[in-house]
Amino acid sequence: MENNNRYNFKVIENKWQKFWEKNKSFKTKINKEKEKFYCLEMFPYPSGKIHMGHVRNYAIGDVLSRYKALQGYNVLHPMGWDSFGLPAENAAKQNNLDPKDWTEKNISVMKSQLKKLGLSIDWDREISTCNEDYYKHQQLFFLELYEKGLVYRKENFVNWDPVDETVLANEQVIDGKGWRSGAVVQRKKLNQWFFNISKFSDDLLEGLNELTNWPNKVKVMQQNWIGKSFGCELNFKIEGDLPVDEIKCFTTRPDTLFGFSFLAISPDHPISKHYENDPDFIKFKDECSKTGTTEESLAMAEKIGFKTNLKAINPFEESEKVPVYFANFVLMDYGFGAVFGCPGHDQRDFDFAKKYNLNIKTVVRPKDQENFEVKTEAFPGEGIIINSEFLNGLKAPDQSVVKAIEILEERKIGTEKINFRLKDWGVSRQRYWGCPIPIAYDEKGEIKTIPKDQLPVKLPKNINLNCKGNPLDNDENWKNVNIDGKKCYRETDTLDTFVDSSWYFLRFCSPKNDKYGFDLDEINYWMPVDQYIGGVEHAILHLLYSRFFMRSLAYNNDAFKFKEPFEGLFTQGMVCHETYKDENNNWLSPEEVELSGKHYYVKTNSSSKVTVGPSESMSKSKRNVIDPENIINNYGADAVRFFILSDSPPEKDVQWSEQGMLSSYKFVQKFWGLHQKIKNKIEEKHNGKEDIVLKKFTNQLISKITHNLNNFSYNVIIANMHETYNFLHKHLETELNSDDLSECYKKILIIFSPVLPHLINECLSEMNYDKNNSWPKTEKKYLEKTNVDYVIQINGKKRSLINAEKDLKQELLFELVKKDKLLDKYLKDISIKKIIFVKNRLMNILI
Ligand code: ANZ
Repeated sequence: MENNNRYNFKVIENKWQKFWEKNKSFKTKINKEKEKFYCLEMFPYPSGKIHMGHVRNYAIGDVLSRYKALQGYNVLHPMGWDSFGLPAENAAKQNNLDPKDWTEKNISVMKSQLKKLGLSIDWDREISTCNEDYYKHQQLFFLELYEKGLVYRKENFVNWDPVDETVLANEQVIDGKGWRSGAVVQRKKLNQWFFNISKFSDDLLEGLNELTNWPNKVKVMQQNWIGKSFGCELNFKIEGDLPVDEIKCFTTRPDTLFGFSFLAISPDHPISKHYENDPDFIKFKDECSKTGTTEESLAMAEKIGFKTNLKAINPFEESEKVPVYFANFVLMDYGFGAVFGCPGHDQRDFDFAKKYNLNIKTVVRPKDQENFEVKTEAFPGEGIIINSEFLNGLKAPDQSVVKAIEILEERKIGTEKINFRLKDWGVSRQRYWGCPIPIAYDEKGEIKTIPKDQLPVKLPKNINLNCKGNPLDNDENWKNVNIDGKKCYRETDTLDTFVDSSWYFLRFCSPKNDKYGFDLDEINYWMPVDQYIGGVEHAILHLLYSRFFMRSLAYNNDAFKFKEPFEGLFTQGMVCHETYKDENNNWLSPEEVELSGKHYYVKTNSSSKVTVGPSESMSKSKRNVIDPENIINNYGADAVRFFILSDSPPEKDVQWSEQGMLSSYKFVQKFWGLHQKIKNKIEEKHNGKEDIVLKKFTNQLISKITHNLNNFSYNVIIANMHETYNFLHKHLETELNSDDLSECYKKILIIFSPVLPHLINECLSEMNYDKNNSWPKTEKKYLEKTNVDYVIQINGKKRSLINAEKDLKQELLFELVKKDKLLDKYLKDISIKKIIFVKNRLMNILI
């Protein structure tokens, strides 16, 4: 009998997915009396098919959404596609396709894959950023921001990716290379459109304080990115054969002025125009343009300089005159594009001084070294000022900077100044597959906005993508436009796709609103997003841009009341897998590898040995990817969801293992077997006495799972589910009361349903429990408080104390250990030799 009753996930998952779709089960129901819960996962780029990172991200969000719905919230859980961007254009180029066709095909594949995961998504709200009915609103926002003075055009040095032939934002340059192409980034001057994000620097920084449901690390990253510096601006008098009297610098260390030994200006500093015909200078500038414009790439590049005939006078010691250099490490768009060089206390200046034989003077010493002198490297640390007349003896930098500014202000040489690193957001991309910028130029080159009633500016179809540069620029037909009877040319840049994702969460609130990007009533109800879930790789760009976009909409607009888009943020960890290489150092995919005895071999040629590398986040380049589609087909969506949530806390990396996947599959099967037994026991109408043990267990379970859901301890929930299975399995052998069993089992099923929606819905429906279910409440009398303190030792030393319920099993306590921040540093990347566990008292982990 049990054998016939194998759980056929294919049939049952399919049945439920069809049922949900037909009944529009997840269509957002708006009853404004009820509280709302807006749950959003970062929307995917439709690259072709979903990957394990998506599975993890959406499984986490789905568990939360289903839980909140059972708790009685109006849940908004939408999905869309971040569908503009380079890969579509590149793929279309290679295969002679239309980017739109390529994108739409991918969307349809990925949508069907997501549906197979059994996600509780309201597909009626689906959006795609490459659709005209999305980007036309974006164009209107662009014009509104332009009217508010938050968008402007200027000539600027940009990071130029010579392979993708496009401009990159600073954030898209990693180690001096393009984030997609990997090509070394160059500097180039172009006319660009900018969003004035720096206007909100202070507000964006201050706003972080209110985001109490954001991970601290993300806030710190944003803080550093915005980079507020306290210092002063300084005017240096200049002597020499050019009509230059003064150079202004920004410095955070005016207290080191007595160590001033050269003045460095950016190769793009206005003074450079005096040298534009000097062949040596031209050569030098060429050399400089080989490094990108980001601070990172400048910091890494070798320091080079070009000496001018100018001398700068030290304002504190007028007799001292130092040379002025152009230097590649000085950025034009930070401060004033000029730095006073103090080699003793700044490493870049030190490197530069060594190279050009410049004076190195020590003006700060460490507290505990009387006769200190800078020799082999700069000393940027805290200390005491020396060799600096009236500053001597002051604590550097705290006292000395304030004092130096005071004196400079008194003598009218400088003024206190706060500087931000955050630069305006260059949004122009010289690409076809993006949102057209709704701007044109008349024959004099004057900017003309496209009249609002002529929006959207649609992308032309059937365009030649295989030309050099921007295809739109080559489409004469499309470029010509008539505005107010005047012949004009369209702007051919398109918008950075980060613009598309800076407001999509607003669109989901009223995705079909034709008049405007959102309906104010709707966003007033739904916004802000209660829980946003996604990868930490978006900690800076996407999240900062979205925060800016909200501020820009709210700017001079009292009707728009939001500044922060995401009230809660959760960043999930990566999905990792071992890496494999063959004898020729080529990456191998897990399918190409087999284990025989203790060694791994290449499957097709089983004498060829395989080297197993560390587990790393799944990536196509290392070929350590597992295709979710295969896994879902083999094991079912529930088992995949169960596995991906099981092993580690969701914020940490999870190791993919075939074995783990298999055991999750077995759990699903086992539970189905148990379900049949419970069903029989209930039908048999046992009438033993009140089942206090079961009621206690159930109530405590509800309380634990609720707690674990609220804390994103999803891995602990999986452990709770195993524990429940074991408990019930044994409990069925005791004297039963069918009514109590039925009542408790129903509650258990409901609290399991967010994780295993197909299986549990099948169980609920078999028991006729499937009407109007809601999250069960606990009864106090069954919840005796039974917490104890567990001492956690590492190699015998006490490292943490965990307060948790009594009688915790070793595995469950260990799950809590993995989440304990105090223990993080001991347990990271180590192997555990042994665990000693003393019930209700202690766990000693030997590493
Ligand atoms: C002299 C000095 C002496 C500096 C010293 C530092 C240490 P943060 O803190 O990041 O704001 N700087 C100013 N403008 C620059 C530019 N356009 N390109 C490159 N560097 C620039 O950094 C401020 C410091 O960065 C400033 O303080 C200046 O060097 C440099 F012992 O002035 B400092």
